[in-house]
Amino acid sequence: MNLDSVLLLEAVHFAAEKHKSQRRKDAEATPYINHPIGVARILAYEGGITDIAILQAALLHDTVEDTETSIDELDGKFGATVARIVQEVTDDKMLPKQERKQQQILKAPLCSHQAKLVKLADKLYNLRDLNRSTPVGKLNWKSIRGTMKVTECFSIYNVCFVFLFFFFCFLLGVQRSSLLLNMHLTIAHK
Ligand SMILES: [Mn+2]
Repeated sequence: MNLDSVLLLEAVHFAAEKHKSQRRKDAEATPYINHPIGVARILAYEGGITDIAILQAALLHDTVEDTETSIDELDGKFGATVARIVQEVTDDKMLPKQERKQQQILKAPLCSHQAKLVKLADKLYNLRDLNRSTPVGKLNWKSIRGTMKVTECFSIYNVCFVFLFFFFCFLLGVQRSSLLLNMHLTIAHK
């Protein structure tokens, strides 16, 4: 086994341990670890990204925000580059949600290219997940759907999906990346 495989497995293992008691908000309550693995897979499989630090950061991207993990811990275990990318994509949970979203918009253009790729794949995964399965929780999707015909709901969904995706592409400014090209194709085939 080569060193890159060992480094990736180490990151998967670390993330799996940290997220072990967490579930996604979809109806099936999918194990949370499916998400960071899926984000790393989008980058590697669809985006052709082979940089191990970026793929490790993708696997670890929610550990600081959503588990008891510090940037120093990531720095010690995975190195300064991985820790810095994760820090760039981590929201300050002390801020109210609305302000956190505002900070994301303000900070996105200033992020490194590596962090932009992770952020973009994260958003793409979440939008696809939203398209696949409505989340359980505060948003009352049933009542929203109840007021619309299903067909209307789906067309609005698709428009929102494409709009949000390109909005993030605009913010992140990665127009020339191969990842974006592949994502264009993915959307075009939706
Ligand atoms: Mn995420």
